[in-house]
Amino acid sequence: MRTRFAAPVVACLVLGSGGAGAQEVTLKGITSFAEKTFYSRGFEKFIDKVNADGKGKIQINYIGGPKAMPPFEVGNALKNGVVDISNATGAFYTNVFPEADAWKLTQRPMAELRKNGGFDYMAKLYAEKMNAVFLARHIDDNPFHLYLTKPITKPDLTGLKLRITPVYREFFQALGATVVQTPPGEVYTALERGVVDGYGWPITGIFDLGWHERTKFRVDPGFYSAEVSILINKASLEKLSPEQRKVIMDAAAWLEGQAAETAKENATDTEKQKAAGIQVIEFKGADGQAFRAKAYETGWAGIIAKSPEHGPKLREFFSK
Ligand code: 173
Repeated sequence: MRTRFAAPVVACLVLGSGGAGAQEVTLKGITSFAEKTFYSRGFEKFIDKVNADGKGKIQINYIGGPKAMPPFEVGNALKNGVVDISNATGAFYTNVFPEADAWKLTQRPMAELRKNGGFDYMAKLYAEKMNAVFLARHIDDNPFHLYLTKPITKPDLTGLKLRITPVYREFFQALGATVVQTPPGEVYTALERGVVDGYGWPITGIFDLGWHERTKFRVDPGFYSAEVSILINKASLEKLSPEQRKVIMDAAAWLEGQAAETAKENATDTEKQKAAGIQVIEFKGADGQAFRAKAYETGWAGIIAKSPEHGPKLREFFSK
């Protein structure tokens, strides 16, 4: 092989692949949630760690959040190498990888999915469909809820217009709602103008963008498990030297190891919502169970409809 390249080309390739003279590499990082808000914080911790551990070897240039790039375009930008590292949830990039939204349906922790084949199955799809490597899920055990500006008395959303992402679409529609998809940055205005009567969002983070001011009710129980994860473009990762790659992989493992701790924030935000006067509409007992069962049934039906090939297999790996 070597003889096919002129000497300067070989020198370049050696440097580029991180030989002895490797330069510090800077990767471009972007988040699909507003900077410094709950779902960006794990990513920001990861960047701080990489930039500290990677001094002289590898750095991440944090480009920022939705002000720099619309959240639903982040997946495509990562796939095409416009950015190297992203923080996003699967629902935000179903345009490039429909099955990614299935993460919300996991009923097993990531440590288990990394052993039972579920993670490997997804990793293969990330490589094929998105030129991506999944580094770390930093949010787990974090249920979604329906938040409303008007009360309901039973699990029937007929007549309500709700803000959604792909996470909630099938479930809320099955309960009779009309839905409108928006990125998080448009929720406040939609509530303020009365364009929607409520929205789907996890238990944490509604204070970050001021939505508590416009929210009167939270519906319990919660459903699913919010997923927010860091991905890296496959070519960007492959270009790194083993040493540079180790900085990234170690920071990723460190971050994912703390995912369960985010659950502590569930209790904090639940209390904060109460203090803010948000009333809980709770479906108790069999009603609550039926509400949650409907969420999973419609959620999986949605994934399987979009991916008859992979949906049923993911259901086996992810469900309990
Ligand atoms: O509601 C949303 O924007 C959404 O889909 C989501 C997913 C994970 C965490 C936070 C929000």
